[in-house]
Amino acid sequence: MLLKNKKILISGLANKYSIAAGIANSMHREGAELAFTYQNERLLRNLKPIAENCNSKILLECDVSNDQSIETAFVELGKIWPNFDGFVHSIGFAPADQLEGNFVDVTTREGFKIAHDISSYSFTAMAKAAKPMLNDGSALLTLTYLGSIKTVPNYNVMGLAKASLEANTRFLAASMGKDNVRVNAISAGPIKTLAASGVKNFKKMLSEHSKIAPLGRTVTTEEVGNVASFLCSDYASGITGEITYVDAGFNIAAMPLNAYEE
Ligand code: 0WD
Repeated sequence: MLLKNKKILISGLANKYSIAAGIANSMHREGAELAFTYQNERLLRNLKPIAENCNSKILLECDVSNDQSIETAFVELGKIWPNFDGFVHSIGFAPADQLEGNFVDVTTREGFKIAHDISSYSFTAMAKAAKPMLNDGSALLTLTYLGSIKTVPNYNVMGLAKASLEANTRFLAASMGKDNVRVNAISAGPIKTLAASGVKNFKKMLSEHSKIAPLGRTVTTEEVGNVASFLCSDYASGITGEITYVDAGFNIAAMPLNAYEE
């Protein structure tokens, strides 16, 4: 059991298809004690049965666009867990009109601000709030996407926000290393979730991915979850500030293996 005696907080579980659900299932199986945050009441209904399956009774409201909400969530967590071993940040958002159309035409100041605030700054904000409560050897983890370093149609301003999130991962790793807190990111391949369906023509992205990825397929939330468990475990004690790709190899391929076949 990779995560025996570890207490880990998971954010961003919107429903059973969420990447955070795959992470929760893997971490529970690996022996972690889990707590969850949810954005608002509406999402609590979906979270409850999954948390129950993971033997977790710690469900805290936390809207990361609001400093007060973050503070309250961590104060409440501290009453149950005075110390814990890390958290998973599985949160991303940009207004729908930003994720459709030609980047230069559709991107607005407001859309840019919201995407960066919710998808990148919130990781720093959660790290700040968690810091006094983190045990020696803790691990923080976030979820990113290839759009941070390569262009992808319609991903638009989210690509910029993910670039920021990846730099955020490195700066947090440098800043928290002296407390023996590790900070990493998983760059996941496309998976059909609620957030992903906000990207126009997402289905096409899935089929293009399978044509190019060396493994010839997409990845599952379980596969992402297992890497998350590893990165938050003591087996990864020498890894920090890294972006680990869980994408069936898509990012290493410049063209499909059958590109020269008639
Ligand atoms: O293909 C994909 N699905 C990939 C997702 C590929 C690579 C990376 N990712 C990333 C996403 O960008 C995100 O950072 O993984 C993370 C998790 O996304 P998901 O599992 O794909 O999507 P979803 O199940 O929708 O969970 C994201 C959740 C939100 O759901 P909705 O769809 O209702 O916005 O992020 C949460 C919310 O629960 N969230 C917030 N939580 C607290 N405060 C906030 C907020 N202000 N905004 C969104």
